[in-house]
Amino acid sequence: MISRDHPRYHSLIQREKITDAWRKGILADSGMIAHGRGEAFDYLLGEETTEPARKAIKAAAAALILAENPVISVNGNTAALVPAEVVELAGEIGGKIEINLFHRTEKRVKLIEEVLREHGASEVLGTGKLMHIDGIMSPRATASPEGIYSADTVLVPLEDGDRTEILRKSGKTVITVDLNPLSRTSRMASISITDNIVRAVPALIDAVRELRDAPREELEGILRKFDNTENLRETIKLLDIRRYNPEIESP
Ligand code: PTJ
Repeated sequence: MISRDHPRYHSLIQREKITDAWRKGILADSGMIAHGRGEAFDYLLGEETTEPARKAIKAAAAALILAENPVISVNGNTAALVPAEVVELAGEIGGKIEINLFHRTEKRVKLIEEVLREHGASEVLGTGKLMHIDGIMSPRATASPEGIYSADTVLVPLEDGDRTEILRKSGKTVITVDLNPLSRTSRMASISITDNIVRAVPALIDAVRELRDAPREELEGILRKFDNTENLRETIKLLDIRRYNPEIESP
């Protein structure tokens, strides 16, 4: 039992969810390593939603509302940390949920499907036969025919760079959540939200609710104004290695 007074309470709760999910077989082994890398970036960014992340969340909400066929991709880490929030967001945007794994095994797909259904998902794609996007015969190019394959906009949290590139090349709007602003995924995406998924998805739900009734031109204007490269540049400026120990001189 982790005490709420512990200074690292939120971080410890996430670790507990991640290790639980690993024990149950939901998380890939390297999901723990990925979480550790994310944690390090989160630490350097102050463990809060930064101003550039807020802008990216607003742009992502506009893109999801404007989308005709939005799909949320779920992997092991997402299922471990925000299963209920993913189901809620899909409901808000009228979107589909697809399990799409880097380290795919039928057992993990089944376990993640169970988690999503326990949290209220009525339809979960990616559990059956997959197709190859644009005929690219790479395991990174697979997608469900009714889901990511035919989507115009995809939210792909904690994604691999190759896959993000394939999705972009196929003409889709790609939204990622990735705490590493230097990653290829962050650079390749149409909109990168550099924030912890545990904060980003709830903030995205709020932003969708706020913007849902906005005129189409306003939503298109938000998207036009958003510049992913500039947003990442602003985020990188915020990375501060002295954040928790300001008396240490930076080099
Ligand atoms: O469940 P699978 O089989 O699909 O595998 C999922 C992982 C995450 C293991 C796989 O996609 C992978 O290896 O990803 P990478 O290449 O390690 O990238 C994960 C990215 O997510 C890294 O840049 C991390 O900084 C970032 N990250 C980790 N935890 C979080 C995060 N970003 C946002 N929120 C987090 N909680």
